[in-house]
Amino acid sequence: GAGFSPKEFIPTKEDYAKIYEEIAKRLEENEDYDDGSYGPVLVRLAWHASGTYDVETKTGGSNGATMRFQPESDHGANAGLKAARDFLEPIKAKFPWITYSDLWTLAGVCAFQQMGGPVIPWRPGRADGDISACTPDGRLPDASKEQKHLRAIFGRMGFNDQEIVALSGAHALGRCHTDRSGYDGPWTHSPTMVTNNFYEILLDEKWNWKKWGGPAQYEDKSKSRMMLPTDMALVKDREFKKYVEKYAKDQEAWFKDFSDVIAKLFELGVPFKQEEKWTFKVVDA
Ligand code: DDH
Repeated sequence: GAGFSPKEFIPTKEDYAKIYEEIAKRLEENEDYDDGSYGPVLVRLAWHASGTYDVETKTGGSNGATMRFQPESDHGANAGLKAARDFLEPIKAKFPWITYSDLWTLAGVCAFQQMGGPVIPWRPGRADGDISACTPDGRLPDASKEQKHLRAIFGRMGFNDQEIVALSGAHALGRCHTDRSGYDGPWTHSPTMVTNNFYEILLDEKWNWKKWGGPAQYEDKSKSRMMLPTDMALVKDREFKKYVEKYAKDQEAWFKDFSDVIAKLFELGVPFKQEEKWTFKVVDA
């Protein structure tokens, strides 16, 4: 009769904490992937889901998780991210009430924290969209370009110079794969640990063009680390370089700024009902 409806399940912070813990556990159980962790590719999934945002049209962003669909899953920039989406399927199956949009960003937060990064505030509220909300190709950065392109792409999301440099330090993590982006190699010698080493080596190492048949990229003297043209733009540009110097000297300053800017990235365009942001505890190995 009137006023009678089945009770809706309203998840609490504790319910989301259980998902965080489950992702952390799954990360530990799958240390045979790549350099020893799915962490970097999970961070990249959350970033590419969010980085399609356009402030003017208010389209794109993490709300919607439209990378589940073609054509967005087939955009060149998203090559290889199926590994991250598939990694999260058993979690989605176990907790079907969480949206993909919330799950992907929460997984980015979890992966980053579990790899030694700063705590990142997060809140739920994203709804999954349908195929019609897929964003056009070309919204994510093109690694072959330089500072003008970086300011255009990240400006479209609403980020300034300092925020661009702070976000770019995520390249302390992970690597390039020839069968995904065409580029090759890791940026740092500790690709599964969050450190400010990306900024340190960008300034301190000598970077030369790699001589090979692949896309133009830089390598260090030992040929064990790489930089993309867009990474190198951060020290070629005087305004960007100020912040590279700051973060190279002061890991804590970068941790603080990164936490702020990645939280902002993951929330672009999301119509939250909940004001409060939550933080989740790192799960010890
Ligand atoms: Fe990135 N990134 N990224 N990136 N990124 C790649 C890998 C990873 C660019 C290009 C590439 C950010 C910014 C930029 C991560 C996080 C973030 C690869 C290699 C390319 C190419 C992909 C592959 O072959 O598998 C460019 C260009 C930019 C830019 O112009 C600024 C940002 C802002 C983030 C972030 O997380 C905030 C991570 C993590 C990886 C490693 C993935 C992996 O599988 O390992």
